[in-house]
Amino acid sequence: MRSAQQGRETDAMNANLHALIESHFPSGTEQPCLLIPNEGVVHYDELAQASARIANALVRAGCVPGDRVAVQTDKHWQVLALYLACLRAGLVYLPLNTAYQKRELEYFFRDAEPRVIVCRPGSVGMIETIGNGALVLTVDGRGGELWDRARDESTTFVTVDSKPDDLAAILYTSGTTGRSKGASLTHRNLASNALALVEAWAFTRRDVLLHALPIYHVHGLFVAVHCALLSGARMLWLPRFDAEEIVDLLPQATVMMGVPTFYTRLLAQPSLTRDASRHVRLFVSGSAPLLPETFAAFRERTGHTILERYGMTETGMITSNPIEGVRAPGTVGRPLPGVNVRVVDDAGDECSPGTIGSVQVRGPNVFAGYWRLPDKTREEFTADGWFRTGDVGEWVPDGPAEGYLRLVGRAKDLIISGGLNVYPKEIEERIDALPGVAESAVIGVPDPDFGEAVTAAVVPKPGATVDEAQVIAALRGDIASFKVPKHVYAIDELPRNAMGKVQKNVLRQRFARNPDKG
Ligand code: MCA
Ligand code: AMP
Repeated sequence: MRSAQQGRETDAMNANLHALIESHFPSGTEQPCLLIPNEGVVHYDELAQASARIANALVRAGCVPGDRVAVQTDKHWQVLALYLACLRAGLVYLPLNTAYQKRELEYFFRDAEPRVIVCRPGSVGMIETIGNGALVLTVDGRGGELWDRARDESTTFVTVDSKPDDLAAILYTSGTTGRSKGASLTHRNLASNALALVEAWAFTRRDVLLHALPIYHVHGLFVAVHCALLSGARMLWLPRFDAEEIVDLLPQATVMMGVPTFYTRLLAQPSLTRDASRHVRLFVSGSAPLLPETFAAFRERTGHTILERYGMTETGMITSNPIEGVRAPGTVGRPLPGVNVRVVDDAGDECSPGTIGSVQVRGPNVFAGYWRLPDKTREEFTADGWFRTGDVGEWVPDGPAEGYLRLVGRAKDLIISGGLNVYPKEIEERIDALPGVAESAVIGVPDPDFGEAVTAAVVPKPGATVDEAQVIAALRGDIASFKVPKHVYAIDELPRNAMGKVQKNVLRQRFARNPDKG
């Protein structure tokens, strides 16, 4: 139990995540932080100074704590400095997938009302038309307009005093209704999860993290970056995932994090060997289920046992297989320190091990709610304060993985493609709006590369025909490319049950087994 004195000290501390991060920056700050192939090295002090300059520039531009800064850019190191600048200035960082198209962005900007939007030079014109008067700045390989404003600013900035529940970031996740919701993440959420991961995965300053994930989602931005920054480690900073390049760089790395597609693509490289991965101490997989076949093939080829963990945008990381001890394929391990997980039946009672139920989470990692959607937020929590993940699982009842969580499916209608979530409803609405379409159903079918491939079954209107290429062409430019179906099948009618509900499992079986049978 903490004493009243300790309590006052804790409450008085600055809960800003940046205060925690900077307290872990290596002393004698000329330590390398980012190793960027073909570009050079960014040291910790350089990163800290760049983030101070950007923070000063944002404040000079009129930003005040709580303002949103939306960011849709490529993975330049200055964008990491921008993220840190937002934290330390008390601004709310809002990263956006570079695949999002105008219609999607328009919604995010209307909903979040950012004061500043940082984007790629090529999208300025479009973004200015939908930015609702936000200041639009570019970032490119040399720093862009953002850096032009920041260059001459002071290299010091006093981190804003934040309360634990102040917002640090908003990350949009789509939902079963087809409408995206902004998950509001606080400084407490991000800090608690980061500390739990550094401990769980034994990060130290000696680590070199191979960072090939995008930095607009929780996995690449929070999980990977925070583990490295909170341990003073280095990151091999790659603009994107390229399997051949990764294998070439592996000998320099000690940790790699990726989605399952990374691992299947690495396995397709003959150059992936035990020797190539001899310095790596940890391979982490998450964001989507890692197939036991991939787990086994990777172990066979490299001698490494991938550590699988489970998380969500709304909660950060929830469970993890252990750093020491059994890492069991098909399971996601035990709850992280400080995180509570329960599996419950329809009545809300805890299931005994081996019985499948709904996975719920509680803890300092669980988000503050959906941005400006109090009713939606209430729906996603139980009366006693647990967050409903929408995932279905069980506690492993016995054997070496006893007590580990095993996910068996999802109650939510969700497809995960290459680690990216696609909600069928959103795609169905776009397809149904196309001429000649009566109705549609979108499903995920097993795919060797993406895990699941977005697939559409479309019923044409009487007398109309539906052509796969036309549907795909019509959706491109309208929605992010990873959401566009890889296959479109015309069918006479959608299978429905007695209640009139579309039987997506029937469609999944039909198109997974015999995709040519339209
Ligand atoms: C790209 N394409 C995709 C995907 N990515 N299609 C379906 N699913 C995808 N994930 C399409 C593009 O639209 C394009 O289509 C073609 O593939 C090539 O594009 P390119 O950009 O070259 O793709 P890539 O570089 O091969 O990208 C695949 C990838 C990438 C490396 C797997 O998607 C990726 O980095 N995924 C990681 C996402 C991630 O960070 N998830 C974490 C979310 P066309 O040629 O037809 O135009 S956070 C989360 O889930 C929680 C919190 C958690 O637990 O971590
Ligand atoms: P997101 O909304 O992008 O944060 O995705 C969160 C969802 O990804 C979770 O609710 C799970 O359905 C899924 N997920 C994340 N990690 C894993 C994993 N290791 N195994 C299975 N599903 C996962």
